[in-house]
Amino acid sequence: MLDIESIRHDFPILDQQVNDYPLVYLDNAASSQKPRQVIDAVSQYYLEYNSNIHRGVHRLSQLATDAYEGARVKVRDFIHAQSEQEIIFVRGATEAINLVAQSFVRPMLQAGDEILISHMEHHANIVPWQMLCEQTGAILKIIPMTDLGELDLSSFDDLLNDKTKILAVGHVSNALGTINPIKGMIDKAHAKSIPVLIDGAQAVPHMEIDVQDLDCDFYVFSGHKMFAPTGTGVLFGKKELLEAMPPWQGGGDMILSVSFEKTQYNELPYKFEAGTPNIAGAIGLGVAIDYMLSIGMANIAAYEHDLLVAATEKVTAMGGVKIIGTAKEKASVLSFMIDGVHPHDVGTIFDQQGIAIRTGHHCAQPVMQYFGIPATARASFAFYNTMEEVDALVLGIKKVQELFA
Ligand code: C6P
Repeated sequence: MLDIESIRHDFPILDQQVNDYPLVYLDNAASSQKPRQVIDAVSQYYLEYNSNIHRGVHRLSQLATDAYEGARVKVRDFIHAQSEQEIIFVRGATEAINLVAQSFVRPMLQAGDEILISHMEHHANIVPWQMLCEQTGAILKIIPMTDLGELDLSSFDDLLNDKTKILAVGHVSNALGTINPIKGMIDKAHAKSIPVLIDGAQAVPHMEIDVQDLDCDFYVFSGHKMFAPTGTGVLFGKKELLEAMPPWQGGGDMILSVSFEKTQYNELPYKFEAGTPNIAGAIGLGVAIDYMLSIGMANIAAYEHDLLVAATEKVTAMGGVKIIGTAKEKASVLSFMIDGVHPHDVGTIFDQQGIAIRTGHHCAQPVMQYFGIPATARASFAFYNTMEEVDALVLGIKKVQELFA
């Protein structure tokens, strides 16, 4: 059992009134709140040792470098990577996918080659590949989806063929909550020597990730969805792949030496971290990891599962509400439609009751196209949410139904 009261005490932002109601924050898939420990670590950096890293011999720079590199080690351990050289700090999942597309995949692509993604990807795992296809004449292939919002893997073996240069698939769908069976998919891709990128943006905040056990080649995620500052994120890549990849951006920190004739690139991971990074953000990310580990990833997963099951049962029992995304394995996300009401109206009426959800296409427009809807209302849970907030969600839906009756 989690001590939710004491956990919520660490998130001062949750303790406020919105439109004269206590805030019910159910928009965690868009961005989660930050515990006081993370906020304090960021402000401590600025108050006490703000300085650039890897450059100065002076005390503050050394402190900043140690804290930044310490955060990298925490990320390494958190996702069970083999080496901190496999951990590249980036701005978020989006930047990480673009990096892999341009640095890893682009050099090996020829016209007619294929990139395999799924129907339920976030735009961040669609558009970079489409851009790559435009640049090279490669072809984007799509793993289909079922009405439950699960991947339809009946054609998966055929979709993985000798033209496939990468499989890029989400671990957890942000629009549906589906947990995809990525381990089996990775194994199948590897059996055909196809490298795999996993978009873990919606998985890392909710479950333990072991990149060695998964054996994925790349795993990407964003800090701001896992209780860390915005503008932070991670690209995990297998060392031998990262070693072979050219740098993506040029500038400071990614070089060993520069002359007008030739630049010698720095070693991993710095080769991919051009320019001054988000130092405070990375330090905050490390503290967010400490925080999640202090609760325990298994505890987080179990508790959030209970919240999701309770919410799903209560909403299903209501009538006049349709849940979009009813996969067997789900995490955190409850997307729904209330009969006769546009999701944006749902979001507005919820806000009047202090309930924050996201409405729209959730940057997953192909999912909306599949279900023939413009948008959904989406509640998404974190470990600081409560069963009372699940009830508030249900009451919110009732209120909408009364208003539109
Ligand atoms: N999804 C949501 O409300 P960035 O913006 O780089 O931090 O994350 C992009 C991203 C990539 N993959 C998945 C599965 C995601 O869910 C997201 C971000 C947010 O669902 C904002 S659109």
